[in-house]
Amino acid sequence: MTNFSKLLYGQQSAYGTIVTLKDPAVVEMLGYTGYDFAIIDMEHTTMDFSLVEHMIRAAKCVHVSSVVRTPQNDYGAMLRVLDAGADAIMVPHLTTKEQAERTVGTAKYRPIGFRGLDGSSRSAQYGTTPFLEHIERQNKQVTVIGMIEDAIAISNINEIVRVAGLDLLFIGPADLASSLGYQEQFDHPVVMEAIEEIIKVTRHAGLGIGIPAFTPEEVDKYTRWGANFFTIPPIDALLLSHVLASQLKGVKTNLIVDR
Ligand code: 3PY
Ligand code: MG
Repeated sequence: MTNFSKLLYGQQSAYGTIVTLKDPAVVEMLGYTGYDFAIIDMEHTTMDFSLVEHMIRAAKCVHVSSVVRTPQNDYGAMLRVLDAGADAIMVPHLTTKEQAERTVGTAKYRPIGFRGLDGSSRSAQYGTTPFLEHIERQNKQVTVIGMIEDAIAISNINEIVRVAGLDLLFIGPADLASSLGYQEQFDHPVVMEAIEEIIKVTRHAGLGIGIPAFTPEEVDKYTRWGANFFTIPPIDALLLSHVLASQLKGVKTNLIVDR
């Protein structure tokens, strides 16, 4: 389970993956294999809210932190996943300080923000937690994550990292490379330089900073730059597709050899 407060002070790194396969069993597997968090992805999947609630429930069962990536910076979506009990919300394509402020405001109850109140939600243990205790606990515990994946966000990064209540930034290398004009060239020096800059500025501001990684060597490199929150493999479906392809290739090669 991710201890986000420790993470923010740089005492540990956390590992998870982006879950796109629409089955709570994937989240359970992450827990049983020792992962810290699951990013339940509503941005690029057709997952609906009731499935997301079951994914969050599965995460709780195996002591994995549930991070829900919402389709966009949308008040209604964020409120519903937080009321369903998500530990963290992750907003894609965060580009300005105003958007960051709105995200924090949505995630926190007054006086910090303007999250709508409901004492009977799953996050309030269906009303069994006293209302005020629920409010205080959520304001303390809910983690707010913004994704940095647009060239314009790099220009605004110094303002974004100063928004109170923003806990962690997560880099989207695919969109970032594309937006910088280097589609699919994740290793291009311009893209790498941008990633290093984002990591350093964010870390210097005292926020957690995450990025997808394909290999342990990438984790090492990003750790040296200051990152502390990794999806490895980046996405569950990618891993499954690669393993399927390589298993089939192995069998077909063997069949040819046997003949
Ligand atoms: C990106 O690389 O753009 C992402 O959103 C990673 O999930
Ligand atoms: Mg993206």
